[in-house]
Amino acid sequence: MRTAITLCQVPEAAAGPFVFHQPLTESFPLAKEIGFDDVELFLPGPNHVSVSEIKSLADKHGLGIAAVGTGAGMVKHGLSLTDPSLEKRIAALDFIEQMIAFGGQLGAPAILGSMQGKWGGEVSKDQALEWLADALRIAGKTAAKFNVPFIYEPLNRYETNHINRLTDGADFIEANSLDNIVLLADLFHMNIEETDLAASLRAAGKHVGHVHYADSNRRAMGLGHTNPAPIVDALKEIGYQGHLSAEILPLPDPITAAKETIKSIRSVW
Ligand code: LER
Ligand code: MN
Repeated sequence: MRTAITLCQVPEAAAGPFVFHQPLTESFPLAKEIGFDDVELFLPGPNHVSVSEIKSLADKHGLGIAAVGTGAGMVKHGLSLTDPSLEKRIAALDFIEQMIAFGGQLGAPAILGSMQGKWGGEVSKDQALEWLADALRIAGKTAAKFNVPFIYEPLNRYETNHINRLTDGADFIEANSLDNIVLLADLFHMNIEETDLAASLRAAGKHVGHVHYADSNRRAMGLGHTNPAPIVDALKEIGYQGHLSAEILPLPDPITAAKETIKSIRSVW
């Protein structure tokens, strides 16, 4: 297991669940100082900052890149893989492929969260899920060229109506024979959708590839009412070796949120 913290450079996501929003030259050293192994990047796109700049920041501060988010494709450009417009779906997949290549060069997988979109209106559920499976098939292949997986994130019902629970994500991967796709277990979304978080992690088992380590209220673990001990036990039992990444609200302030995360992980893992 490795620890990670989210660094956001997207002004449109200023109120989102990301801990540090300052320039990367400031947030990298902060992440290191507080005790994180790695950072998870939420960037406006693949050309905001060069791969070599990120590499030199990572090397300078002794941090790795845990993952890169693609959500800016939605919050900044309004792109979704299940948009009724073919043109927009193509642009969405292109954005994701570029983010896969960006992260891939850093040894980091890309994450599909909000860019999966929603079905409704002129798009049926079956149609949307077919487009989603097609896109994941392509993304998995592209990611494989960089020797990283592609991460698919079930979101809570208020953010998508595709797949809300981890085991439905695992079933979707298996039913569509998707290769090189892993699931993101975001404990905040799971708190809303799952009956028993630990049981769902055990059931999804080998498909779990990344964890957003958040409490019930999306604050740092320890500042809500989730009990992390059985969750960590389940992760250990399934042989989880990925990240516990703090994709959380920077409350009561970013430094406290970051420190509480490290404190929680050290006490339970
Ligand atoms: C992204 O990782 C996520 O969890 C979403 O809630 C962002 O919209
Ligand atoms: Mn998440």
